[in-house]
Amino acid sequence: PVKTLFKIPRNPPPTLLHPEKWCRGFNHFISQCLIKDFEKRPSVTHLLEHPFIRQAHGKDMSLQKQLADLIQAQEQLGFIAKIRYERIHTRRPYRVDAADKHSLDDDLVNLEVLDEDTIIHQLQKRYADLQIYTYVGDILIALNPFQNLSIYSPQFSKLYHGVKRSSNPPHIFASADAAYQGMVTFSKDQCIIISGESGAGKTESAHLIVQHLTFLGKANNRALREKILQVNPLVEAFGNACTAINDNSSRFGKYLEMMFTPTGAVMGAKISEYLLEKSRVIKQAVGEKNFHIFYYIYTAFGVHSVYKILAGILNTGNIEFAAISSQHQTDKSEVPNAEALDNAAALLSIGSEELQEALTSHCVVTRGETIIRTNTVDKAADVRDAMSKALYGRLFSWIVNRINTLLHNAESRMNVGILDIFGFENFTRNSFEQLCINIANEQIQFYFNQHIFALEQMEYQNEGIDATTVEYEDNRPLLDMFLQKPMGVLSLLDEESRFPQATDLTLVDKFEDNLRCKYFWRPKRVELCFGIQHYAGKVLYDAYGFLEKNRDTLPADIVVVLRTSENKLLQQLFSSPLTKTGISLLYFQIDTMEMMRHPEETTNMKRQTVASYFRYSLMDLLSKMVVGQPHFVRCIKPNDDREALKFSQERVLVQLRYTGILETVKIRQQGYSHRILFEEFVKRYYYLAFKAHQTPLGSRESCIAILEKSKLDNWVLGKTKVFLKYYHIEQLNLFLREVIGRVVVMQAYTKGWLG
Ligand code: AD9
Ligand code: MG
Repeated sequence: PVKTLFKIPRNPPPTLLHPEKWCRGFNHFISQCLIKDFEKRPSVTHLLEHPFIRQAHGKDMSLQKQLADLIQAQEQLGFIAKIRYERIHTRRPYRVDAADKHSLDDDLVNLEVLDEDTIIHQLQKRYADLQIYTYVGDILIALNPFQNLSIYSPQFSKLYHGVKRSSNPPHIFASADAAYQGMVTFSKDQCIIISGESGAGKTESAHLIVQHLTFLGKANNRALREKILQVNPLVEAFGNACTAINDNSSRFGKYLEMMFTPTGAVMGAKISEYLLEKSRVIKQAVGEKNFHIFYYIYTAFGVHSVYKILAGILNTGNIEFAAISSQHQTDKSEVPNAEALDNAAALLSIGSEELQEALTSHCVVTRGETIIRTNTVDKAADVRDAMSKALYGRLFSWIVNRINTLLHNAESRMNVGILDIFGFENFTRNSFEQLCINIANEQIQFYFNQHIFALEQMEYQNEGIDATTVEYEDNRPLLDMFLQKPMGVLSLLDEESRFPQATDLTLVDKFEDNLRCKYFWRPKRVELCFGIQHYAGKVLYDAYGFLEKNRDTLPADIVVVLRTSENKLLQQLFSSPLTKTGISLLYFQIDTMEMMRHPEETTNMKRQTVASYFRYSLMDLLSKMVVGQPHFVRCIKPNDDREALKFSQERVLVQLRYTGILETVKIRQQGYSHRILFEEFVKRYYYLAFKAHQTPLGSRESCIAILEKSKLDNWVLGKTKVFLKYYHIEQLNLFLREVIGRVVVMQAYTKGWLG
């Protein structure tokens, strides 16, 4: 169709080469050339290589040179960027819904009375009507329905595609759509941050977002689409498990990046995984279960080497140890149940004698001499557990890497990242894993606060804008208490882990001596306990096993045996550089990165702990998140009984309080969520008030011209930036798409180039 649409003028009159005259027809020319294979990056070379230009002008280099100059001029004017809109417009026309289904109840910002009672009642009323989603400006609140709702079919995806938010009731698809539109319109990476406590619905929301993004980014490649949709269930089989709170609880943090072409077609995906709760492999709390995959393999056993490793892990768990007392030695152990040992060894394709040896003894190198020492029963059991954890942890990383190898597309220029981590947890007994999970949640809350409150209010000050200050609960001191060096919780834990004589009790003593702040306390009667006042509530931790879990040592003897495996996959898992931790491949990369930055700081012991790995993981995650434009989804759990239609005011109120929803409503009502530099604003929107060939200055006056022409009110200008409400942006983007669509069609007609 492109060929018949476009007739290239064989001998363009000289005047046409003047940029001003050219711009009308030329835009269309370029866009038509590009439409065919727009997925490639538009560049001058690309255009010159294009068959249309070659066909029309042969090897006339002077003309090609002129074309190149013009294209460059056009590029400078930002035309190439604008063609993107036109392309989007052609592919998926924007529908203006005749009936505006907008209801004032949909957005808490519309409330006239702003207090907790009103908000709770509003949410409760909506929940009773199965309206589980509610907006707070551009932020989405999602109440877990605890039942399947028929609002996620492809028909709904269509309904929420490219329309104004107010055209339909609030929906998770609308948030995904906003991220997608933001990405294609401004060629900027986006990041959807889903938060909420355990069981609130983060993982379900993440699935729905992926579903809608796959719908929006319809690739012709159906297989790719299918693969992307399968990623979550696959990774979750290995990374999720049944806990006391949630039957499908995420036991790892997941950042899924969906990759797109500049026109928004899906190209691939990439997963980053954070801090898998490996200890679950060896032990689960009462009423909890191991990772889902162990239950699946019963039906699938025999199918692959992955299953053999999994079965090997299960059998390793059955190996027991008994003490051998002899005249000279009392600290020797042996395996009384040889069957379990043989099974595990056979499944892992290693020698059972070698395995027994590695479990019950270890080598020590002293002054160049290798001495073999025996392990006590307890020590041998620790080695066995460390081996199971390392096997599972490395297998999980391998699976994620495999997925990434299959789906990663290096050519992708843009992506939408979806963050779904383990939610805040408060069990009857909370251990080291809960501490890490809760610190990660603390960090996400901090990120939210920074974006919604701190940065926004700082900008008002800098730009001389008169706006009411909204008070919010800043969790920065808490985060400092965890992360700061050398006196933060993680640093103290690392320090204590370095002393062989230290115990979990000396660790709690150390915390008590050094963490002198209101967020930490130590209950009088229970020695090994300490309490922390998290942003989301008080949690009592049991420090039993903290040091050992943090050290996470994997003896070299075990690695040596596993490397002899005839199972190629197993060999591969342990062929990376040997560390005592054996945490995850990611660890090495981050560690190397950090070592390069602070070579003097990273001593052996310092980097080989879970706490330091965790700290780097958080850093790595944040560095990914901060490059994108954030979108927030706040999941709320309406009751603890996982019952549909049950709304516990008390439970919801607690969550609204600690997530700062009331304050968020205030700042969204009073504030300006979008702050754009004058220059940037003019560059983006000048089409709305100026002619295509005009080059307005990136000044305050040009901004006013655009805003007035667009008939918007309630905006404010600072010293260097335009301050807009979230709905202004939506409106401006819609205008822009309509105008560009019109202009392109008009240009083509003016020149009679449409056949
Ligand atoms: V955790 O921090 O990983 O322990 P999540 O991820 O917040 O937790 P999850 O998404 O797993 O919670 O949701 C818990 C359960 O709530 C799901 O297994 C579903 O049964 C239920 N749920 C959540 N959201 C929806 C929904 N939109 N529709 C139907 C839902 N059911
Ligand atoms: Mg989850």
